[in-house]
Amino acid sequence: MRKSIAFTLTITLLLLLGANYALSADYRIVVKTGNVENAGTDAHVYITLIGDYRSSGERELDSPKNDFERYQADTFSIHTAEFLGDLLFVRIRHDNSGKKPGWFLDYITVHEEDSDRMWYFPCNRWLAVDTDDHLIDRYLDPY
Ligand SMILES: [Ca+2]
Ligand SMILES: [Ca+2]
Ligand SMILES: [Ca+2]
Repeated sequence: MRKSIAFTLTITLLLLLGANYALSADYRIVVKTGNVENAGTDAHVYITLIGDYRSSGERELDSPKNDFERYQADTFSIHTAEFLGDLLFVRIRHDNSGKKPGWFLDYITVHEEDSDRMWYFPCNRWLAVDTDDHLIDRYLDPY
């Protein structure tokens, strides 16, 4: 009898853990634009969070205000249908639209709302077709 209870408890625990792993998640993303001339952009900016369990899929980052201006920190929220796991890297890119679209990205932080876990992704370089290595699409590693 005791063995059976232990077995049931183990199965219940595994099911709970499994269910927990598939639960949706919310991430708060802070994007800091650098403090150099023409650092800001009005281009459309897209992010993908890549975890060891899932990817968020590509999302546009846009708030009602003028985002990604020089020395500005912009905050966004992303909801995912499933927990992403440990974040391995983020992909960040823009579409080079608008006036002086070159963007100097300082860093991105991603905060997992339920767990209070946070990842820091330094960039400290341009996403610009005419500066640096001319890339407007980067993968950032957590620091
Ligand atoms: Ca610019
Ligand atoms: Ca802007
Ligand atoms: Ca905006």
